[in-house]
Parts: sequence; C-alpha cells; structure tokens
Amino acid sequence: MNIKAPDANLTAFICVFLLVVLLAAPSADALDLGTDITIDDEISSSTTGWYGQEEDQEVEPGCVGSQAWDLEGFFLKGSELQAVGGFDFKNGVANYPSYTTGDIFIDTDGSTTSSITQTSYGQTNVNNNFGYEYVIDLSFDDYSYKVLKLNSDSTTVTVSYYQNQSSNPWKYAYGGTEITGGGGTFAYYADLLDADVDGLQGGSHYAITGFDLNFISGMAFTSHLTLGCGNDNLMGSGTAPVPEPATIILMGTGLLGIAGVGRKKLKKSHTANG
Ligand SMILES: [Ca+2]
Ligand SMILES: [Ca+2]
Ligand SMILES: [Ca+2]
Ligand SMILES: [Ca+2]
Repeated sequence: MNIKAPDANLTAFICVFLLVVLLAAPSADALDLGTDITIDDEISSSTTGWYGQEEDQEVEPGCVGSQAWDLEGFFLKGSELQAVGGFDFKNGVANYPSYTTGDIFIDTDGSTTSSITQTSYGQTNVNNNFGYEYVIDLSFDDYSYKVLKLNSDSTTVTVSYYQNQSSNPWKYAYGGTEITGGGGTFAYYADLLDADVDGLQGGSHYAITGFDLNFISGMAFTSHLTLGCGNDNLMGSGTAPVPEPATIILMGTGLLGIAGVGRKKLKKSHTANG
C-alpha cells in the first residue's frame, strides 16, 4: 500500500465530514415546526374525506374541498405559535381577493362560541361576542403583528357566508387594548412540500410562524384562524410555557462560581498542608 493513501483517505474523509456538517447545519430560515396542537374538527358531517374529522385534507361541511382552501394545523414551538395551510396565507386564492387570511384569536378562559345570528351574506362588523380574550392582529404589508386584549366593546368581522358562521370570527376590526411589547414580526413560508410540514398532505403548503405567546405565559389557550369566506375553520389548543426566569439562571451561575472558587481554595490549602 502506498504510504500516501491514508492521507488521501483522511482528506477525503474530512471533505465528506465537512459536507455532512454543512448539509446538516440548519439554515437560518428553514421551517422548524413545534408540537402539533390542532383540535380535530368537531362539526364534521362524516369521519373521513374533505368533510371529515381530521383538520388536514378537510374543510367545513358543504365548502369547496381542495388543498388551496385547506387550513391544516396549529403548532407550538416553545412560546411560538405557528400555522400551516394549503391555503396561501399571503396571496389567497386567485379570483377570490376578499377571502383573505383572518386574524388569530386566542381564548384563555375555556369559553368560546362561533355562532351568532347572521342571516345574510357579507363580512359584517359585529360586537366581540365570540368569547375570545385576545387577538393577534396580522399585517402582511410588513409581516408585523400586534396583540390586543379584547373587551365587550371590541368589534370583529364575520366570514362572508352566513352558512359558515361556525367559522366565526374572521378578523379584528377595532377596540380593545393593545398589549405593550406584545407584538413583533412574523415569518411567511411559501411552496413547502409535505415533508417540510411534518407529513401534512396535499403537496403544496404555506406557513406563518413567529407569534410569541408570552403575553399569556403559563396559561392554557385555544387558538382560532379562518378565511374571509369561512371555508375552513382551524382550531388549536395548548399551554403557553412560562419563560425561564433569567435572574434565577444568573443567580445560579453566580452560586456555582462561588462554589468553584471555594473548592479551588480548599484544594490549595489541602496541598499546602499535605
Ligand atoms: Ca392538506
Ligand atoms: Ca382543514
Ligand atoms: Ca373566552
Ligand atoms: Ca376545519
């Protein structure tokens, strides 16, 4: 065997190793979904198919069943709320410009209702009587969001079709109190594959991520999102984690440091005595 062979092998090994490391390193903007917190559809007219009980490959009874209208899941990664759909959250569906993504409503006391007395078509302003305590108010102009505490005087907008009122509410209109420091920016992902979204089906997916739930830290919540037509209703349920208290971590580090110094001193004195 040639004496240089091991070097060549080593070089090849290092090259392959570096390549693997580079490929394995998560790129900064790769989608990383958390735990699926989607609530199975509760008003299904059948157990499977487009009007079935799963949220993926499902729309509300009687609505157009296709991937383009499918809201698929809520995910929770730490305190970050994420939503995935076959529906394009930013651009919607061609020729249906008014059926845009709604705002994300949050319930924290376990009481919500989607039903109101809506007997005519149209996205209508109504009093906030759906039982949601907060709304994450989205703007796709600059991918920013605000968080507002809703009250009985706040106004929300219904979905277009009164037959779809079980999908209400659609959007936040006005009223309530903005939570200082509660908002931020979110990320929008397009053209995702089934494998990118933990095996949700349909071939083409979109995601919106980065909604920080620290404004309800430690609280159980229900999340809600729909479209301007109410074609699909997406619900999720989870508990927002309590953030790690930074002061306690710092204190702990300080104590460890003191303990370390103490041990060193002790060792030294032992050595001196020995
Ligand atoms: Ca789907
Ligand atoms: Ca769905
Ligand atoms: Ca409530
Ligand atoms: Ca649904």
